[in-house]
Amino acid sequence: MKQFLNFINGEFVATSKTFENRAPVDNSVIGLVHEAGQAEVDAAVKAARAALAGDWGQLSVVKRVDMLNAVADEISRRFDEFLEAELADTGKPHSLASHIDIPRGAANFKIFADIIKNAPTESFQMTTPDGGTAISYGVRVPLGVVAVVCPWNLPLLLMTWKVGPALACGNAVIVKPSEETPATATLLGEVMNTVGIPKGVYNVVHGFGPNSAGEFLTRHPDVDGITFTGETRTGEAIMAAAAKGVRPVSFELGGKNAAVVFADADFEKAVAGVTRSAFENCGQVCLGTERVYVQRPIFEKFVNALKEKAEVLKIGPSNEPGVGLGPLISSEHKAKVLSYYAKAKAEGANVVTGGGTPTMSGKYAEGHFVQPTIWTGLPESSPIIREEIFGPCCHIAPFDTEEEAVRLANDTPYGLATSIWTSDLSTATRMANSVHVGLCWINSWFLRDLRTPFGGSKASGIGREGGVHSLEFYTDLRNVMIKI
Ligand code: NAD
Ligand code: 6OD
Repeated sequence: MKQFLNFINGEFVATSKTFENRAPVDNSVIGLVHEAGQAEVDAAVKAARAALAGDWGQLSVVKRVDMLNAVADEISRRFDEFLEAELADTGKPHSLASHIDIPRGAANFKIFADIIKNAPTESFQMTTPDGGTAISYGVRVPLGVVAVVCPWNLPLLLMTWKVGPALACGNAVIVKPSEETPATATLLGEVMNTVGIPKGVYNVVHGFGPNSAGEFLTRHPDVDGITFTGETRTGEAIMAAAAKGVRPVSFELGGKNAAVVFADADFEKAVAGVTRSAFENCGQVCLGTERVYVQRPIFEKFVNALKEKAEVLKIGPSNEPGVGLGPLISSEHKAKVLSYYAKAKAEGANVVTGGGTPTMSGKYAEGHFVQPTIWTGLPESSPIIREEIFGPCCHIAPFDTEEEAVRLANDTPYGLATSIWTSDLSTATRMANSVHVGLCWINSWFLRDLRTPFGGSKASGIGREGGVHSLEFYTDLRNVMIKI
């Protein structure tokens, strides 16, 4: 049986307490995960602190950059192993993980290696009260020991999105992968050793949240900062833990994202874009669209077109050719998504398509598959429209005016992403100025430039990561003033 061990101070560490890692496609056991207790978390934090005081802390930026590029190259060299591990843990389509998850795992190290090499700091010259001169300049120093707490939907991509900049800035990290997806974070430990990243710079502790590795790590007094991606509710618990010692947090949280389709949009492109944003990764993308607002003249046509797209999505396991929709991550998550499917019916939704589970053959009947689902006809107050479901589903409602579209899009406690579909540039830019989100896509969705700020407003997050913005969290900015 495969064993997923903790990675502490450059060594793989077993514990006496294990839990099963199951495959979402058929619920079979992939292996046993070794849960870290307080002792392992203490050891990981100690190793990270020692790394900062030792070789890693002394390394020049140029050498760090070389090492990060080597990490990226080694991920690319072991592409197939990372891909296989990610597919087993998540069940997502091969086409998706091979085009997005694994390449981004490598790119996240390269981009921040480039950014740290070129990042400037500010400098001012001033006249002092005695008529002399003083020059001040900024110096960025590492934040220190950083806890990286990760979700399961894009395990390698989201973890390296934080580990890349953290290491580029000279920090040491302790990663707590999701209990659902322990594989790629563990595999990355091998990569770190191969390329000679000093011991203790990259650590992995496995386990759950409350009363397990997640809580032990985020409560640890010798952790200097916490970067977290996951549910807003979990963010609240982590923020409470971080309050002790007034430690900084960077949060990428949940969403209830809108797509707004104007009547003048390129119809085919809008339908294709919303199909992706509602159903990609089986709807398990924080940026995904669960609320679609379509201008009335094209409402019926759009609903029918999206229904057609949903109904031709091939549901199945990762490696089956043509599959566009994999399973949900776990039986618990399937139960949650299906509870919303039932609630929608109970609330009187018009079920345009889906609403249940597909018939799967053989061992896949045990997998966590659900149908892509579209509803219309619910009031905006419905939990289907207010709460994040995180499944392959969306509600479509008509709107008449731009003002109404803005009001509907903004009527949510969340503020992560919106996609606007229109061929009028003025409409597009007015909408972009009016929606209260961290990320606004025009005629596109999940199109990424890693130099740009990424993050959410309102209940969707705190702070921005990406490009130089990542330096705001992963470094402490010190001002030095020289009296000449
Ligand atoms: P989750 O919050 O349940 O878990 C995320 C991580 O937090 C896991 O590693 C978990 O073990 C850990 N955790 C849970 N409770 C904890 C606690 N009390 N203390 C410390 N750690 C704890 O999220 P999930 O179900 O893994 O992921 C799905 C959620 O993530 C969705 O809400 C989605 O929108 C969000 N998400 C947001 C972004 C973004 O960029 N904004 C990206 C991906 C996912
Ligand atoms: O592309 C990224 O950098 C990123 N953080 C994506 C998040 C996706 C959420 O599920």
